[in-house]
Amino acid sequence: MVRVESVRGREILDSRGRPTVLARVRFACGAVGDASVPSGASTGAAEAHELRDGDPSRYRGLGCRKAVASIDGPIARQLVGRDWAGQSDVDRALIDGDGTVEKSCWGANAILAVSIAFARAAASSSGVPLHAHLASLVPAPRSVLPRLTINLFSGGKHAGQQVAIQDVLIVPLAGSIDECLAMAFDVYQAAADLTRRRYAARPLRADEGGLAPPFPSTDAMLGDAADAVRSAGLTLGRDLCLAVDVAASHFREGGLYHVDDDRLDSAAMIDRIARWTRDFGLVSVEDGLSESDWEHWPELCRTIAPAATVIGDDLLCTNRARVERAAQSRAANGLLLKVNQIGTLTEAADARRAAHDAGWQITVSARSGETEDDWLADLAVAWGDQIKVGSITQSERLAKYNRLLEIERETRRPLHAWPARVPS
Ligand code: 2PG
Ligand code: MG
Repeated sequence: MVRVESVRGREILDSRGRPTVLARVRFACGAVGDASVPSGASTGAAEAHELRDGDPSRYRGLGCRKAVASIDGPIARQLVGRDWAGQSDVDRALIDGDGTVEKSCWGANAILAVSIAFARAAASSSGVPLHAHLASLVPAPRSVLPRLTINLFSGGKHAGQQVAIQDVLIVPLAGSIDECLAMAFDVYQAAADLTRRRYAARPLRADEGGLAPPFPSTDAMLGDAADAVRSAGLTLGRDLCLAVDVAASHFREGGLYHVDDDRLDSAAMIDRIARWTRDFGLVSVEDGLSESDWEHWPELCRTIAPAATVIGDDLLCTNRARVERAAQSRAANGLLLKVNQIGTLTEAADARRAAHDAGWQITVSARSGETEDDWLADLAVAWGDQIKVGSITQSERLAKYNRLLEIERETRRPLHAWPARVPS
């Protein structure tokens, strides 16, 4: 049992300069945990409610004073001065106290900040690293480190929609996080050179630090990524693979997917993804179809899995019921796990358990709006097969990579074997 002595919130700014929430939980034993929460741009319709002030005269309505007031007021009243058995106990009190399905009363941002700050304080009071404490919260925690999936090129909502798909990611196949990051650096620099040469453009960065030149087409975006890998002196399929987050919910209108100049129905979209998977050796495809196109996801899965993992992000929203539905209909075989989509660690662990039971891959993911907090790295080490943080630029991303380097040094664990290396 631990006694909570105080719970406080405050407003801080995220990587896009927008307000978000930080919570501090203090136990009577003196242990303290801080946590700040991220925020998405390409959000799923089924995500938990991010409470914003809505006052247009301040941060265009994006202020988080109401969420902070939830932490300092009703959440503190619920938790302070009582003894708690553990994470699920506290999360249950937060869920019940809010009382709404989407956490719109206290705000999922307020609730999540407290949920993670509680976990940090608990890790500190037990004298274990956060990843070890988070591992104790789930069945089948991971004993290998998560494989890095790193944003190289950005499009979609993260880059002013200059091209439909949101991310082209690189997946270095080296045997340590240290070596994978060095490889990613070489490819990123080669991609920056290519951006200057091919587009006469400065290598400007999108929300997650990915490069975002004015690609003439989606195929050009993928082709440029393959070229950058080659110019870095590396071989696709042997040293490194490509993956995509299509984020298709955000360019489907009237039942048609708007890709370049084409208007594709679901079957044609699946054909397009199958071709990209073949031509560029994609090892995973996230949100290849829209969150409302449930009926076609099984066909996408039949077409490209197991060569490529079919990951659900907007489709699943880290929601156990949605993961179970997808597992039952064989709509996906990978979960993108973002705790702020659901609002507490315990509910995210439930979604993870459903994905794990279905034999899926689990990618623990950051959001496009992030903070310099690094808890995501610990969460990915404990719960994930892959981690998706964005690019290898910008301190809110690098905080997570640097924490992974630290964990690698301390634990000397090997990296997850996915995807298998093609024998040379
Ligand atoms: C995604 C995420 C992170 P956002 O779609 O996977 O890349 O984007 O946080 O904007 O939802
Ligand atoms: Mg996504």
